[in-house]
Amino acid sequence: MSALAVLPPAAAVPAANCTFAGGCGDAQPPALADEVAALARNHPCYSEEAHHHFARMHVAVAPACNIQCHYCNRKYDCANESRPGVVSERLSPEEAVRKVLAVAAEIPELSVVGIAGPGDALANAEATFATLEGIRRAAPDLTLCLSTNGLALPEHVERLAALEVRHVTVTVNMVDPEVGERIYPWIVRDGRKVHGKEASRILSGRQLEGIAALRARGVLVKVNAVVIPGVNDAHLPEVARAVRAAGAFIVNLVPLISAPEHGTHYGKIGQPGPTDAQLERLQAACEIDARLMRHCRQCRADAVGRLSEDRFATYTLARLPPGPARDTRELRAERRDAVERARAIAASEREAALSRVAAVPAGLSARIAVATRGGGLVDQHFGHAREFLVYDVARDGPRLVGRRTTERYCSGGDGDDDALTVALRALADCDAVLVAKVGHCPMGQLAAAGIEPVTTQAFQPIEAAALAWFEGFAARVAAGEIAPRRPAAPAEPRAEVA
Ligand code: CLF
Ligand code: SF4
Repeated sequence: MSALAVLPPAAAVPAANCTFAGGCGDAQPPALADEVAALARNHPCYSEEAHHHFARMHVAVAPACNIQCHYCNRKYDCANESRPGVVSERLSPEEAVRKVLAVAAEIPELSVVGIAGPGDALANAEATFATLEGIRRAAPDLTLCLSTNGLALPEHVERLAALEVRHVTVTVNMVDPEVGERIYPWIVRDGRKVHGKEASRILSGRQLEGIAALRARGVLVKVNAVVIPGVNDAHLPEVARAVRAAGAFIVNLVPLISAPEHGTHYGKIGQPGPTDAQLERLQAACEIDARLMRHCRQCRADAVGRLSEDRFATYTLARLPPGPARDTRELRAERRDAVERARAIAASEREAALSRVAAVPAGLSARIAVATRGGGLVDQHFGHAREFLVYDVARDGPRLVGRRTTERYCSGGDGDDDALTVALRALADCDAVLVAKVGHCPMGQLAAAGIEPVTTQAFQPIEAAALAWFEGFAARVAAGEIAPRRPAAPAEPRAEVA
């Protein structure tokens, strides 16, 4: 298996106690080599574009953990909650394989099965590997994925590579033990509980060692970093440099989820998560050194479905059909072919739309929100959306900024004024919202708030739709009919998989 040619040399890996890894001064993420692009192409977390088309599922076979994070309490389980560590049902490896086959038989867009807790995948190594091996045998076309805090990673790299696990996420919240001791009260290493800076020094060293070893074996490493304002936010650009130097492919800045009822240390002391604006500024700072993921949904350890949906409650063990599931590999292959056809159409429409805005001044950009049910189309009713994808659009194309969660405005034909207020607040910095349909009342309120409701792009591919709207927007700006709210163009071109 070849190493990943596009990533920086592993020799740049910092020492375990190093707080800064230099040597990555180029401002742009490098272009993707074919092998890397192929690995990311159908993985909904590693490719923003793929998340419109493909689903993932997690199997909750890993209850134990070998460290304590101040943001974690795995005892709390709420069916309405979506956050890592939360799970309704723990599975044995055999149950996990049975569940994967049953889900795969009903969701042909399933491309990835991951182990993401509810504890740490590699602190439960026997259950984790038994599960991975079982899935590999039963459904070899599914991509295996794993998420870990990294403490036990170095000793498991060979076994992961042998199983052809090519996607591993490591949560790295610091490379400086001074910062780390405010996040991790303790770790357990070699049967011994270690506290304070020493715990974070060991953890950071093991994480960077594990990332470099994975990268050397051709594994794509994603780093999740929890953004904890006032604790590690100012430090995260340094983390991005260090993990990229170690060979990480992409960095995902994950907003802290913290509430008193979660029973976590941060919840109890009232530690807030970042605002949308804080997160965006931090992403811009980290993007200088790392390719960033912006479409994470912070999913549960038993999540099922596309990232924008969660069907975990439909697929509990009790609800699985009895008997062995049928082999549905062919259905998944057909779905992949259908996605390729949709991609070809979207790409050609995007190119045509790009050529129509080529003469727009480089400095002009706009921010739009899009309501989508998946499939990469503008195809959701404003009143049905629980989230909007937000893009900055300029003449070189749309670029995902992130997502904004709202509440469903329309239920049973009635509009909920409180939900509309939430949506207007969430979209306040947008020039337009592209939807399949919108009711009369919200249309007026959006317009009054300076957010143009747009239905003319209904059922079009998102990127072509965004550019088509932008073409008209630029013409109105040029004619002096409107003034742009966002004078500067996006700083970077898209860093997404082609
Ligand atoms: Fe799961 Fe993680 Fe694999 Fe994805 S999730 S183990 S890489 S298959 Fe994805 Fe969920 Fe965000 Fe994780 S949206 S929390 S990044
Ligand atoms: Fe919880 Fe994961 Fe931290 Fe372990 S590594 S304490 S499971 S958040």
